[in-house]
Amino acid sequence: MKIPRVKNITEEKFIEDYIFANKPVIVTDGMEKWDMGKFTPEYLKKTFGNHKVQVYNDLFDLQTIQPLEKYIDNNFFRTEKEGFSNKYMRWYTKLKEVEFYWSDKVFEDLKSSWGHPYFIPKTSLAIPSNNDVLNRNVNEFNYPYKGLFISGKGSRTRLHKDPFTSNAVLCQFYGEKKIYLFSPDKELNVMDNNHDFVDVKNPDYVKFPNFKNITHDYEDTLVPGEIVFFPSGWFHDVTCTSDSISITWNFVHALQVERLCNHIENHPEDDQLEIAKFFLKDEIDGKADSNEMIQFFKNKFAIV
Ligand SMILES: O=C(O)CCC(=O)C(=O)O
Ligand SMILES: [Fe+2]
Repeated sequence: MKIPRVKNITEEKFIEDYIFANKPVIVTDGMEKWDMGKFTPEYLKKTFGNHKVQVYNDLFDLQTIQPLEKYIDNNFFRTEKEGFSNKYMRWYTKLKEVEFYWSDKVFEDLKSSWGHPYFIPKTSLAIPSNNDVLNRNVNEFNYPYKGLFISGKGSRTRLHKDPFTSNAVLCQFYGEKKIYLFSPDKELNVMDNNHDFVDVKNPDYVKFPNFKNITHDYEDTLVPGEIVFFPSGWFHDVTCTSDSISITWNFVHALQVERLCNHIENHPEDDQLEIAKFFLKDEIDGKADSNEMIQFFKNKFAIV
C-alpha cells in the first residue's frame, strides 16, 4: 500500500489524524517556498565542501569523518559499472555537550533557505522543551537528530525505529528515496531481544523466524518537495534510488507523553535518553535518572 498523500492540511488535523492516531503520511505542499537550489550537491560542495562530516554505514555506525567535498566526489554521480554507494552522510546538529563535527554552522547559514513546515506543531512539544522559545521553528532551533542527510545512490538506512518513541520528519530536497514501513505491532517480527532489526532485503530467518509471516504495511517513493512523517514506533527502511539530499529531525508531542514515560520505565538503560535530556536541559538536570525524568513529564503534563 502507498503512504497516504495530503496537502493543505491544518496543524490541528495533522495532530489528530497522524500524530495522535500514530499513522504515517506524506505532505506534498510543505516545502513550496523553500530555496531548493541551495540543497544541491553542486551548491553544498561549493559552499561547505571543506567542512568535515560524519559518514555512516547502512545503520548508525560511524565509519569515518571526511570533508563534505570528498564524500560527494566519492559517492555521487556513480555509474552501475563503478558500483553504487554504500556510505551514508548523516550530518547532525549538536546532540550532546561534546565537541564534534556537528552541522550547526551550516544550518545557521542555510536557515533562511527553508522553514518550519506549516502543519508541524511547534508548541505543545514534550521533546524538545518549549520553555526557552515559544515557537520552535526547526530551521532556527535544534531538535533531536536534526540533520542534513547527503547520500549517494544505493546507500541506505536499514530498518529501524527512532529512539525514545519519537516521531521523525523527513523533507526531500534532491533525488528520490524508496521507503518501506512496518507498523509498531510487528515489533516481534522485525526486532529481536538484543534490539537488532531484520534486514528486510536479506532476512536472516534463523534470527527472525517470525518475519516469514508478515509483510510491510507501506511501500512508497519520496520525491523532491515531499515531507514524510514517520510516527512513533514505526519501523522504516529507506534506500536512495538516486543521489539524495534530505533534512530530518525528531520530536515528541505532548499527546505522546504517556508512551514516552512507558518507554523510559521499561528501558531505563536506553543510552539515547542522554540525548532526550540534552533537549530538555533548561527544564531538567542532566544528572536526572529515569525516575526523575518520568516524574518531570508526569508533573508537567498532569498525568496521574
Ligand atoms: O532518510 C533516511 O535514510 C532515513 C531517515 C530516517 O530514518 C528518519 O528520518 O528517521
Ligand atoms: Fe529513522
